[in-house]
Amino acid sequence: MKMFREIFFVCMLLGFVVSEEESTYETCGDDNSEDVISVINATVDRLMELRHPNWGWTNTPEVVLSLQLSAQDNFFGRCKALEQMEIEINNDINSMNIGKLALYVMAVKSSCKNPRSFAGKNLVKVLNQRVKKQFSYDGKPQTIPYDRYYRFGLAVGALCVNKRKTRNWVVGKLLKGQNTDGSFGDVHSVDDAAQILLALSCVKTEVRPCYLTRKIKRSIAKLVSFLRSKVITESGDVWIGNKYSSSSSVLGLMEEDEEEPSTWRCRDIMGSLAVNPGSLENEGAFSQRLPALAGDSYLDLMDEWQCQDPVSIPPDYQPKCNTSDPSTCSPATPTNEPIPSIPIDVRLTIFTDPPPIVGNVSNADVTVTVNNGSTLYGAMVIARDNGLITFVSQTSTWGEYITSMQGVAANATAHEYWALIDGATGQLLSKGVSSYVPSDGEQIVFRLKTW
Ligand code: B12
Repeated sequence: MKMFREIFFVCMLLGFVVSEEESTYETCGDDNSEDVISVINATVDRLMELRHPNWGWTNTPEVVLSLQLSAQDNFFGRCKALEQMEIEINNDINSMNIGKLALYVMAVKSSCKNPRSFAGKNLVKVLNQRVKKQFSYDGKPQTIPYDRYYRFGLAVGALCVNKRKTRNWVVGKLLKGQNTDGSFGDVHSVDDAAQILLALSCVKTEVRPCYLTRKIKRSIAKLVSFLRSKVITESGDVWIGNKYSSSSSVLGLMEEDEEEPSTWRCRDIMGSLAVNPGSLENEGAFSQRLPALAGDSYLDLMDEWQCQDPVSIPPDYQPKCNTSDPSTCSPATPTNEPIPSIPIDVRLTIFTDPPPIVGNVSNADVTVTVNNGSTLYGAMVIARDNGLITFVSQTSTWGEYITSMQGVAANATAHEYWALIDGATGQLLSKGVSSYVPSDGEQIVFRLKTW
Protein backbone atom coordinates (compact mmCIF):
# COMPACT_ATOMS: atom_id res chain seq x y z
CA MET A 1 0.00 0.00 0.00
CA LYS A 2 2.85 2.33 0.93
CA MET A 3 4.55 1.57 -2.38
CA PHE A 4 1.30 2.28 -4.24
CA ARG A 5 0.99 5.65 -2.45
CA GLU A 6 4.58 6.51 -3.37
CA ILE A 7 4.04 5.64 -7.06
CA PHE A 8 0.84 7.72 -7.00
CA PHE A 9 2.71 10.66 -5.47
CA VAL A 10 5.52 10.47 -8.08
CA CYS A 11 2.92 10.34 -10.90
CA MET A 12 1.11 13.40 -9.45
CA LEU A 13 4.41 15.26 -9.24
CA LEU A 14 5.30 14.34 -12.82
CA GLY A 15 1.84 15.42 -13.99
CA PHE A 16 2.33 18.73 -12.19
CA VAL A 17 5.76 19.22 -13.75
CA VAL A 18 4.39 18.41 -17.23
CA SER A 19 1.38 20.72 -16.90
CA GLU A 20 3.58 23.51 -15.57
CA GLU A 21 6.01 23.06 -18.50
CA GLU A 22 6.93 26.40 -20.08
CA SER A 23 5.61 27.13 -23.54
CA THR A 24 8.22 27.41 -26.23
CA TYR A 25 8.09 29.60 -29.33
CA GLU A 26 9.50 29.13 -32.80
CA THR A 27 9.72 32.92 -33.09
CA CYS A 28 12.24 33.03 -30.24
CA GLY A 29 14.35 30.22 -31.68
CA ASP A 30 12.71 27.09 -30.13
CA ASP A 31 10.04 24.79 -31.52
CA ASN A 32 6.43 25.77 -30.94
CA SER A 33 4.95 23.80 -28.05
CA GLU A 34 1.56 22.11 -28.34
CA ASP A 35 -0.32 24.95 -26.65
CA VAL A 36 1.12 27.48 -29.12
CA ILE A 37 0.14 25.24 -32.05
CA SER A 38 -3.38 25.10 -30.65
CA VAL A 39 -3.55 28.93 -30.51
CA ILE A 40 -2.32 29.05 -34.12
CA ASN A 41 -5.08 26.64 -35.15
CA ALA A 42 -7.73 28.63 -33.26
CA THR A 43 -6.52 31.82 -35.00
CA VAL A 44 -6.75 30.16 -38.43
CA ASP A 45 -10.27 28.94 -37.57
CA ARG A 46 -11.30 32.49 -36.67
CA LEU A 47 -9.93 33.80 -39.96
CA MET A 48 -11.94 31.15 -41.82
CA GLU A 49 -15.05 32.25 -39.89
CA LEU A 50 -14.40 35.84 -40.93
CA ARG A 51 -14.33 34.98 -44.65
CA HIS A 52 -16.85 36.79 -46.82
CA PRO A 53 -19.31 35.05 -49.17
CA ASN A 54 -17.13 36.17 -52.13
CA TRP A 55 -14.29 34.03 -50.63
CA GLY A 56 -12.22 37.12 -49.79
CA TRP A 57 -11.84 39.06 -46.56
CA THR A 58 -12.10 42.74 -45.60
CA ASN A 59 -8.37 42.94 -46.35
CA THR A 60 -8.01 39.89 -48.60
CA PRO A 61 -4.28 40.17 -49.43
CA GLU A 62 -3.25 40.62 -45.78
CA VAL A 63 -5.12 37.45 -44.76
CA VAL A 64 -3.94 35.42 -47.76
CA LEU A 65 -0.32 36.41 -47.10
CA SER A 66 -0.65 35.47 -43.46
CA LEU A 67 -2.23 32.07 -44.18
CA GLN A 68 0.24 31.28 -46.94
CA LEU A 69 3.22 32.15 -44.75
CA SER A 70 2.06 30.27 -41.69
CA ALA A 71 -0.85 27.89 -42.23
CA GLN A 72 -0.85 26.44 -45.74
CA ASP A 73 -2.02 23.08 -44.32
CA ASN A 74 -5.26 24.59 -43.06
CA PHE A 75 -5.87 27.23 -45.71
CA PHE A 76 -8.59 25.84 -47.92
CA GLY A 77 -10.08 27.67 -50.92
CA ARG A 78 -6.80 29.35 -51.92
CA CYS A 79 -7.73 29.36 -55.63
CA LYS A 80 -11.02 31.08 -54.84
CA ALA A 81 -9.14 33.69 -52.81
CA LEU A 82 -6.81 34.30 -55.76
CA GLU A 83 -9.80 34.78 -58.08
CA GLN A 84 -11.25 37.27 -55.60
CA MET A 85 -7.91 39.13 -55.45
CA GLU A 86 -7.94 39.50 -59.25
CA ILE A 87 -11.38 41.10 -59.05
CA GLU A 88 -10.32 43.45 -56.23
CA ILE A 89 -7.14 44.49 -58.05
CA ASN A 90 -9.05 45.23 -61.26
CA ASN A 91 -11.65 47.26 -59.35
CA ASP A 92 -9.36 49.22 -57.03
CA ILE A 93 -5.80 49.36 -58.32
CA ASN A 94 -5.96 53.07 -59.16
CA SER A 95 -7.33 54.14 -55.79
CA MET A 96 -5.43 51.83 -53.43
CA ASN A 97 -2.57 53.08 -51.24
CA ILE A 98 0.92 51.63 -51.81
CA GLY A 99 0.67 49.50 -48.66
CA LYS A 100 -2.39 47.74 -49.99
CA LEU A 101 -0.79 47.21 -53.40
CA ALA A 102 2.30 45.84 -51.63
CA LEU A 103 0.14 43.34 -49.73
CA TYR A 104 -1.35 42.12 -53.03
CA VAL A 105 2.14 41.75 -54.51
CA MET A 106 3.28 39.68 -51.51
CA ALA A 107 0.05 37.67 -51.28
CA VAL A 108 0.35 36.71 -54.96
CA LYS A 109 4.00 35.72 -54.54
CA SER A 110 3.27 33.74 -51.38
CA SER A 111 0.65 31.81 -53.39
CA CYS A 112 3.33 30.91 -55.96
CA LYS A 113 1.77 33.06 -58.68
CA ASN A 114 3.74 35.69 -60.56
CA PRO A 115 3.01 39.26 -59.39
CA ARG A 116 4.66 40.51 -62.61
CA SER A 117 1.77 38.98 -64.49
CA PHE A 118 -1.36 38.84 -62.39
CA ALA A 119 -4.84 40.20 -63.12
CA GLY A 120 -3.42 41.21 -66.53
CA LYS A 121 -0.88 43.54 -64.90
CA ASN A 122 2.71 43.80 -63.82
CA LEU A 123 1.98 44.63 -60.19
CA VAL A 124 5.67 44.93 -59.29
CA LYS A 125 6.21 47.56 -61.96
CA VAL A 126 3.13 49.53 -60.90
CA LEU A 127 4.26 49.41 -57.27
CA ASN A 128 7.77 50.55 -58.15
CA GLN A 129 6.41 53.51 -60.10
CA ARG A 130 4.19 54.53 -57.20
CA VAL A 131 7.04 54.23 -54.68
CA LYS A 132 9.11 56.66 -56.74
CA LYS A 133 6.29 59.22 -56.58
CA GLN A 134 5.99 59.06 -52.77
CA PHE A 135 8.33 61.98 -52.14
CA SER A 136 6.76 64.48 -54.49
CA TYR A 137 3.18 65.62 -54.04
CA ASP A 138 1.28 68.88 -53.64
CA GLY A 139 3.36 69.96 -56.65
CA LYS A 140 6.68 69.95 -54.74
CA PRO A 141 9.31 67.60 -53.28
CA GLN A 142 8.47 66.30 -49.78
CA THR A 143 10.50 64.94 -46.90
CA ILE A 144 8.05 62.24 -45.78
CA PRO A 145 6.39 59.65 -48.01
CA TYR A 146 2.81 60.49 -49.03
CA ASP A 147 1.41 57.20 -47.71
CA ARG A 148 3.57 57.54 -44.55
CA TYR A 149 6.08 55.05 -43.20
CA TYR A 150 4.08 51.90 -42.45
CA ARG A 151 2.79 51.58 -45.99
CA PHE A 152 6.05 52.80 -47.47
CA GLY A 153 7.87 50.06 -45.54
CA LEU A 154 5.48 47.41 -46.83
CA ALA A 155 6.01 48.67 -50.38
CA VAL A 156 9.82 48.72 -50.27
CA GLY A 157 9.78 45.27 -48.63
CA ALA A 158 7.41 43.87 -51.27
CA LEU A 159 9.63 45.16 -54.08
CA CYS A 160 12.73 43.74 -52.41
CA VAL A 161 11.39 40.21 -51.90
CA ASN A 162 10.48 40.32 -55.59
CA LYS A 163 14.08 41.23 -56.49
CA ARG A 164 13.13 44.73 -57.58
CA LYS A 165 15.52 47.29 -56.16
CA THR A 166 14.07 50.53 -54.87
CA ARG A 167 16.12 53.40 -56.36
CA ASN A 168 19.11 54.51 -54.27
CA TRP A 169 17.82 58.07 -54.00
CA VAL A 170 14.49 56.81 -52.66
CA VAL A 171 16.25 54.71 -50.00
CA GLY A 172 18.41 57.73 -49.17
CA LYS A 173 15.29 59.90 -48.73
CA LEU A 174 13.74 57.26 -46.50
CA LEU A 175 16.80 57.09 -44.23
CA LYS A 176 16.84 60.89 -43.90
CA GLY A 177 13.40 60.69 -42.24
CA GLN A 178 14.70 58.69 -39.27
CA ASN A 179 14.30 60.47 -35.93
CA THR A 180 17.21 60.63 -33.50
CA ASP A 181 15.61 57.95 -31.29
CA GLY A 182 15.61 55.58 -34.28
CA SER A 183 11.86 55.82 -35.03
CA PHE A 184 10.16 57.07 -38.19
CA GLY A 185 7.18 59.44 -38.28
CA ASP A 186 5.29 60.18 -35.10
CA VAL A 187 1.87 58.53 -34.80
CA HIS A 188 1.91 54.74 -34.18
CA SER A 189 5.66 54.89 -34.36
CA VAL A 190 6.28 51.33 -33.16
CA ASP A 191 4.26 49.90 -36.05
CA ASP A 192 6.09 52.18 -38.47
CA ALA A 193 9.50 51.28 -37.07
CA ALA A 194 8.82 47.54 -37.24
CA GLN A 195 7.63 47.78 -40.84
CA ILE A 196 10.68 49.82 -41.91
CA LEU A 197 12.98 47.42 -40.06
CA LEU A 198 11.59 44.41 -41.95
CA ALA A 199 11.97 46.27 -45.25
CA LEU A 200 15.55 47.38 -44.55
CA SER A 201 16.43 43.89 -43.46
CA CYS A 202 15.80 42.82 -47.05
CA VAL A 203 17.14 46.01 -48.65
CA LYS A 204 20.52 45.65 -46.91
CA THR A 205 21.15 42.44 -48.89
CA GLU A 206 20.86 44.23 -52.26
CA VAL A 207 23.89 45.46 -54.16
CA ARG A 208 24.18 49.19 -53.41
CA PRO A 209 26.97 51.77 -53.16
CA CYS A 210 29.05 51.09 -50.03
CA TYR A 211 28.17 54.41 -48.39
CA LEU A 212 24.45 53.60 -48.69
CA THR A 213 24.81 50.05 -47.37
CA ARG A 214 26.64 51.51 -44.36
CA LYS A 215 23.83 53.99 -43.79
CA ILE A 216 21.22 51.23 -44.08
CA LYS A 217 23.04 49.16 -41.46
CA ARG A 218 23.31 52.16 -39.14
CA SER A 219 19.62 52.84 -39.55
CA ILE A 220 18.82 49.20 -38.76
CA ALA A 221 20.89 49.38 -35.57
CA LYS A 222 18.98 52.50 -34.48
CA LEU A 223 15.64 50.86 -35.27
CA VAL A 224 16.62 47.83 -33.20
CA SER A 225 17.51 49.96 -30.21
CA PHE A 226 14.28 51.97 -30.61
CA LEU A 227 12.14 48.82 -30.61
CA ARG A 228 14.05 47.39 -27.64
CA SER A 229 13.30 50.61 -25.76
CA LYS A 230 9.58 50.09 -26.38
CA VAL A 231 9.33 46.79 -24.48
CA ILE A 232 6.77 47.44 -21.73
CA THR A 233 4.90 45.50 -19.07
CA GLU A 234 1.18 46.23 -18.91
CA SER A 235 -1.25 44.45 -16.57
CA GLY A 236 0.96 41.37 -16.48
CA ASP A 237 1.52 41.28 -20.24
CA VAL A 238 4.70 42.22 -22.05
CA TRP A 239 4.51 44.11 -25.35
CA ILE A 240 6.66 46.05 -27.78
CA GLY A 241 4.60 49.25 -28.02
CA ASN A 242 1.22 47.62 -27.57
CA LYS A 243 -0.48 44.31 -28.26
CA TYR A 244 -1.00 45.14 -31.94
CA SER A 245 2.43 46.46 -32.76
CA SER A 246 4.17 43.53 -31.05
CA SER A 247 3.78 40.98 -33.86
CA SER A 248 5.78 42.75 -36.55
CA SER A 249 8.19 44.16 -33.95
CA VAL A 250 9.08 40.67 -32.69
CA LEU A 251 9.65 39.46 -36.25
CA GLY A 252 11.80 42.48 -37.05
CA LEU A 253 13.91 42.10 -33.90
CA MET A 254 14.38 38.37 -34.48
CA GLU A 255 15.70 39.20 -37.92
CA GLU A 256 18.07 41.99 -36.95
CA ASP A 257 18.86 41.97 -33.23
CA GLU A 258 22.14 40.17 -32.72
CA GLU A 259 21.65 39.77 -28.97
CA GLU A 260 20.01 36.75 -27.34
CA PRO A 261 16.18 37.11 -27.75
CA SER A 262 15.84 36.80 -23.97
CA THR A 263 17.54 40.21 -23.63
CA TRP A 264 14.43 41.82 -25.11
CA ARG A 265 12.06 39.35 -23.43
CA CYS A 266 11.05 37.53 -26.63
CA ARG A 267 9.48 34.60 -24.72
CA ASP A 268 7.50 36.88 -22.40
CA ILE A 269 6.15 38.85 -25.35
CA MET A 270 5.22 35.68 -27.21
CA GLY A 271 3.57 34.39 -24.03
CA SER A 272 1.36 37.49 -24.04
CA LEU A 273 0.60 37.12 -27.76
CA ALA A 274 -0.06 33.38 -27.77
CA VAL A 275 -3.51 33.44 -26.22
CA ASN A 276 -6.74 32.28 -27.82
CA PRO A 277 -8.47 34.85 -30.06
CA GLY A 278 -10.52 37.38 -28.06
CA SER A 279 -14.18 37.88 -28.93
CA LEU A 280 -13.72 41.62 -29.70
CA GLU A 281 -10.61 41.07 -31.80
CA ASN A 282 -10.79 41.32 -35.53
CA GLU A 283 -9.33 40.25 -38.84
CA GLY A 284 -6.47 42.77 -38.67
CA ALA A 285 -5.29 41.43 -35.33
CA PHE A 286 -5.49 37.78 -36.37
CA SER A 287 -3.83 38.16 -39.75
CA GLN A 288 -0.92 40.15 -38.31
CA ARG A 289 -0.50 37.90 -35.26
CA LEU A 290 -0.55 34.55 -37.06
CA PRO A 291 2.90 34.89 -38.74
CA ALA A 292 4.39 36.06 -35.45
CA LEU A 293 2.98 33.01 -33.63
CA ALA A 294 4.38 30.71 -36.28
CA GLY A 295 7.72 32.55 -36.48
CA ASP A 296 7.38 33.53 -40.14
CA SER A 297 7.74 36.94 -41.74
CA TYR A 298 7.30 37.99 -45.35
CA LEU A 299 11.11 37.99 -45.57
CA ASP A 300 10.79 34.21 -46.05
CA LEU A 301 9.63 35.05 -49.58
CA MET A 302 13.16 36.28 -50.40
CA ASP A 303 14.44 32.72 -50.74
CA GLU A 304 13.09 29.84 -52.78
CA TRP A 305 9.45 29.87 -51.74
CA GLN A 306 7.32 26.77 -52.12
CA CYS A 307 3.58 26.19 -52.01
CA GLN A 308 1.75 23.06 -51.00
CA ASP A 309 -1.01 21.72 -53.22
CA PRO A 310 -4.30 23.54 -52.58
CA VAL A 311 -6.19 22.06 -49.62
CA SER A 312 -9.70 20.84 -50.40
CA ILE A 313 -12.66 22.77 -49.00
CA PRO A 314 -14.52 20.95 -46.18
CA PRO A 315 -17.92 19.85 -47.54
CA ASP A 316 -19.89 21.63 -44.78
CA TYR A 317 -18.04 24.97 -45.13
CA GLN A 318 -19.58 28.09 -46.66
CA PRO A 319 -18.00 31.51 -46.10
CA LYS A 320 -20.69 33.69 -44.57
CA CYS A 321 -19.25 36.74 -42.80
CA ASN A 322 -21.26 39.77 -43.89
CA THR A 323 -19.78 42.68 -41.95
CA SER A 324 -23.07 44.56 -41.89
CA ASP A 325 -24.56 41.64 -39.89
CA PRO A 326 -21.96 40.86 -37.19
CA SER A 327 -23.81 37.70 -36.09
CA THR A 328 -22.68 36.06 -39.36
CA CYS A 329 -19.04 36.65 -38.37
CA SER A 330 -19.26 35.48 -34.76
CA PRO A 331 -17.26 32.54 -33.42
CA ALA A 332 -18.86 29.13 -34.01
CA THR A 333 -18.17 28.30 -30.36
CA PRO A 334 -19.50 31.20 -28.29
CA THR A 335 -17.18 32.42 -25.56
CA ASN A 336 -18.40 32.14 -21.97
CA GLU A 337 -18.30 35.84 -21.31
CA PRO A 338 -20.97 37.08 -18.90
CA ILE A 339 -23.88 38.86 -20.53
CA PRO A 340 -23.47 42.52 -19.55
CA SER A 341 -26.48 43.93 -17.76
CA ILE A 342 -25.27 46.65 -15.38
CA PRO A 343 -25.96 50.15 -16.78
CA ILE A 344 -23.03 52.57 -17.03
CA ASP A 345 -22.66 56.14 -18.29
CA VAL A 346 -20.35 57.09 -21.14
CA ARG A 347 -19.70 60.70 -22.15
CA LEU A 348 -19.02 61.50 -25.78
CA THR A 349 -17.48 64.88 -26.56
CA ILE A 350 -17.06 65.89 -30.17
CA PHE A 351 -15.06 68.87 -31.38
CA THR A 352 -15.72 69.55 -35.01
CA ASP A 353 -13.31 72.50 -35.09
CA PRO A 354 -9.59 72.16 -34.94
CA PRO A 355 -8.34 73.83 -31.75
CA PRO A 356 -8.76 76.60 -30.70
CA ILE A 357 -12.50 76.02 -30.70
CA VAL A 358 -14.46 78.87 -32.25
CA GLY A 359 -17.93 78.03 -30.96
CA ASN A 360 -19.19 75.82 -33.78
CA VAL A 361 -22.76 74.74 -33.08
CA SER A 362 -22.07 71.26 -34.38
CA ASN A 363 -19.84 70.41 -31.41
CA ALA A 364 -21.49 67.92 -29.06
CA ASP A 365 -21.16 66.80 -25.45
CA VAL A 366 -23.60 64.03 -24.54
CA THR A 367 -23.86 61.26 -21.98
CA VAL A 368 -25.47 57.92 -22.83
CA THR A 369 -26.35 54.95 -20.64
CA VAL A 370 -25.22 51.57 -21.95
CA ASN A 371 -24.77 48.09 -20.56
CA ASN A 372 -21.44 47.44 -18.87
CA GLY A 373 -19.25 45.65 -21.42
CA SER A 374 -20.66 47.49 -24.45
CA THR A 375 -18.18 48.68 -27.00
CA LEU A 376 -17.64 52.36 -27.72
CA TYR A 377 -19.34 51.76 -31.06
CA GLY A 378 -22.40 50.44 -29.18
CA ALA A 379 -22.52 53.66 -27.12
CA MET A 380 -22.20 55.80 -30.27
CA VAL A 381 -25.03 53.94 -31.99
CA ILE A 382 -27.31 54.53 -28.98
CA ALA A 383 -26.41 58.25 -29.04
CA ARG A 384 -27.12 58.36 -32.77
CA ASP A 385 -30.42 56.46 -32.44
CA ASN A 386 -31.51 59.01 -29.82
CA GLY A 387 -30.69 61.90 -32.18
CA LEU A 388 -27.85 63.16 -29.95
CA ILE A 389 -24.98 62.83 -32.43
CA THR A 390 -24.39 61.88 -36.05
CA PHE A 391 -21.48 59.88 -37.40
CA VAL A 392 -20.47 57.76 -40.37
CA SER A 393 -18.14 54.78 -40.28
CA GLN A 394 -16.81 52.24 -42.72
CA THR A 395 -15.91 48.63 -42.04
CA SER A 396 -12.21 48.05 -42.01
CA THR A 397 -10.01 45.14 -41.09
CA TRP A 398 -9.84 46.54 -37.51
CA GLY A 399 -13.60 47.02 -37.17
CA GLU A 400 -15.49 50.28 -37.76
CA TYR A 401 -13.38 53.27 -38.82
CA ILE A 402 -14.99 56.65 -38.11
CA THR A 403 -14.90 58.80 -41.22
CA SER A 404 -17.30 61.62 -40.34
CA MET A 405 -18.87 63.15 -37.21
CA GLN A 406 -21.61 65.77 -36.93
CA GLY A 407 -21.55 66.00 -40.72
CA VAL A 408 -17.83 66.85 -40.78
CA ALA A 409 -15.93 64.33 -42.90
CA ALA A 410 -12.21 63.80 -42.35
CA ASN A 411 -10.42 64.66 -45.59
CA ALA A 412 -8.31 61.53 -46.15
CA THR A 413 -6.33 63.11 -49.00
CA ALA A 414 -5.21 65.86 -46.62
CA HIS A 415 -4.32 63.15 -44.05
CA GLU A 416 -7.11 64.16 -41.69
CA TYR A 417 -8.72 61.62 -39.37
CA TRP A 418 -11.14 61.52 -36.49
CA ALA A 419 -8.99 60.74 -33.46
CA LEU A 420 -10.41 58.92 -30.41
CA ILE A 421 -9.00 60.38 -27.23
CA ASP A 422 -9.25 59.36 -23.58
CA GLY A 423 -10.88 62.42 -21.95
CA ALA A 424 -9.06 61.85 -18.64
CA THR A 425 -5.50 61.50 -19.96
CA GLY A 426 -5.63 63.18 -23.37
CA GLN A 427 -3.97 60.08 -24.84
CA LEU A 428 -5.13 58.39 -28.05
CA LEU A 429 -7.14 55.23 -27.37
CA SER A 430 -5.18 52.14 -28.28
CA LYS A 431 -8.20 50.47 -29.90
CA GLY A 432 -10.86 51.47 -32.39
CA VAL A 433 -14.55 51.95 -31.59
CA SER A 434 -15.45 48.28 -32.27
CA SER A 435 -12.88 46.92 -29.81
CA TYR A 436 -12.77 49.60 -27.12
CA VAL A 437 -14.93 48.94 -24.05
CA PRO A 438 -15.46 52.11 -21.97
CA SER A 439 -15.95 52.01 -18.21
CA ASP A 440 -18.52 53.83 -16.09
CA GLY A 441 -18.18 57.63 -16.18
CA GLU A 442 -15.53 57.58 -18.89
CA GLN A 443 -15.28 60.47 -21.33
CA ILE A 444 -14.20 59.90 -24.91
CA VAL A 445 -13.21 62.93 -26.94
CA PHE A 446 -13.37 62.95 -30.74
CA ARG A 447 -11.17 65.45 -32.53
CA LEU A 448 -10.15 66.05 -36.12
CA LYS A 449 -6.40 65.61 -36.39
CA THR A 450 -3.85 65.16 -39.13
CA TRP A 451 -1.24 62.43 -39.34
C1 B12 B 1 -1.74 54.17 -40.81
C2 B12 B 1 -2.56 53.87 -39.58
C3 B12 B 1 -3.52 54.79 -39.22
C4 B12 B 1 -3.88 55.99 -40.07
C5 B12 B 1 -4.95 55.50 -41.09
C6 B12 B 1 -5.11 56.43 -42.23
C7 B12 B 1 -6.13 55.99 -43.25
N1 B12 B 1 -7.38 55.96 -42.95
O1 B12 B 1 -5.76 55.67 -44.32
C8 B12 B 1 -4.43 56.94 -38.99
C9 B12 B 1 -3.27 57.70 -38.37
C10 B12 B 1 -5.48 57.93 -39.44
C11 B12 B 1 -4.96 55.92 -37.99
C12 B12 B 1 -5.98 56.21 -37.11
C13 B12 B 1 -6.32 55.35 -36.07
N2 B12 B 1 -5.70 54.22 -35.73
CO1 B12 B 1 -4.40 53.33 -36.85
N3 B12 B 1 -2.99 52.44 -37.73
C14 B12 B 1 -2.34 52.72 -38.81
C15 B12 B 1 -1.26 51.64 -39.03
C16 B12 B 1 0.07 52.17 -38.52
C17 B12 B 1 -1.10 51.16 -40.46
C18 B12 B 1 -2.43 50.84 -41.18
C19 B12 B 1 -2.15 50.59 -42.63
O2 B12 B 1 -1.81 51.49 -43.36
N4 B12 B 1 -2.24 49.33 -43.04
C20 B12 B 1 -1.82 48.91 -44.34
C21 B12 B 1 -2.88 49.20 -45.37
C22 B12 B 1 -2.48 48.53 -46.64
O3 B12 B 1 -4.09 48.63 -45.03
P1 B12 B 1 -5.47 49.40 -45.30
O4 B12 B 1 -6.54 48.39 -45.33
O5 B12 B 1 -5.38 50.33 -46.42
O6 B12 B 1 -5.53 50.23 -43.94
C23 B12 B 1 -6.75 50.61 -43.43
C24 B12 B 1 -6.90 50.38 -41.95
O7 B12 B 1 -5.66 50.01 -41.41
C25 B12 B 1 -7.42 51.70 -41.47
N5 B12 B 1 -7.04 51.98 -40.12
C26 B12 B 1 -5.92 52.47 -39.64
N6 B12 B 1 -5.98 52.53 -38.31
C27 B12 B 1 -7.19 52.06 -37.98
C28 B12 B 1 -7.76 51.88 -36.74
C29 B12 B 1 -9.04 51.35 -36.65
C30 B12 B 1 -9.63 51.13 -35.32
C31 B12 B 1 -9.77 51.03 -37.82
C32 B12 B 1 -11.13 50.48 -37.73
C33 B12 B 1 -9.16 51.20 -39.06
C34 B12 B 1 -7.88 51.72 -39.12
O8 B12 B 1 -6.99 52.68 -42.33
C35 B12 B 1 -6.74 52.11 -43.59
C36 B12 B 1 -7.74 52.58 -44.59
O9 B12 B 1 -9.04 52.12 -44.30
C37 B12 B 1 -1.83 50.49 -38.14
C38 B12 B 1 -0.76 49.53 -37.62
C39 B12 B 1 -1.04 48.09 -37.96
N7 B12 B 1 -0.36 47.20 -37.25
O10 B12 B 1 -1.81 47.74 -38.81
C40 B12 B 1 -2.51 51.30 -37.01
C41 B12 B 1 -3.66 50.67 -36.24
C42 B12 B 1 -4.53 49.85 -37.17
N8 B12 B 1 -4.40 51.83 -35.74
C43 B12 B 1 -4.88 51.69 -34.56
C44 B12 B 1 -5.66 52.66 -33.86
C45 B12 B 1 -6.00 52.36 -32.42
C46 B12 B 1 -6.10 53.81 -34.50
C47 B12 B 1 -7.06 54.87 -33.90
C48 B12 B 1 -8.29 54.28 -33.21
C49 B12 B 1 -6.22 55.77 -32.94
C50 B12 B 1 -7.07 56.77 -32.20
N9 B12 B 1 -7.19 56.60 -30.89
O11 B12 B 1 -7.60 57.69 -32.78
C51 B12 B 1 -7.43 55.71 -35.16
C52 B12 B 1 -8.76 55.35 -35.84
C53 B12 B 1 -9.88 56.26 -35.38
C54 B12 B 1 -11.10 56.20 -36.25
N10 B12 B 1 -11.34 57.28 -36.99
O12 B12 B 1 -11.84 55.25 -36.25
C55 B12 B 1 -4.55 50.33 -33.98
C56 B12 B 1 -5.78 49.40 -34.02
C57 B12 B 1 -5.85 48.50 -32.81
C58 B12 B 1 -7.23 47.92 -32.58
N11 B12 B 1 -7.26 46.72 -32.08
O13 B12 B 1 -8.23 48.52 -32.81
C59 B12 B 1 -3.33 49.91 -34.89
C60 B12 B 1 -3.19 48.40 -35.07
C61 B12 B 1 -2.07 50.50 -34.22
C62 B12 B 1 -1.69 49.80 -32.95
N12 B12 B 1 -0.57 49.11 -32.92
O14 B12 B 1 -2.38 49.86 -31.96
N13 B12 B 1 -4.28 54.77 -38.09
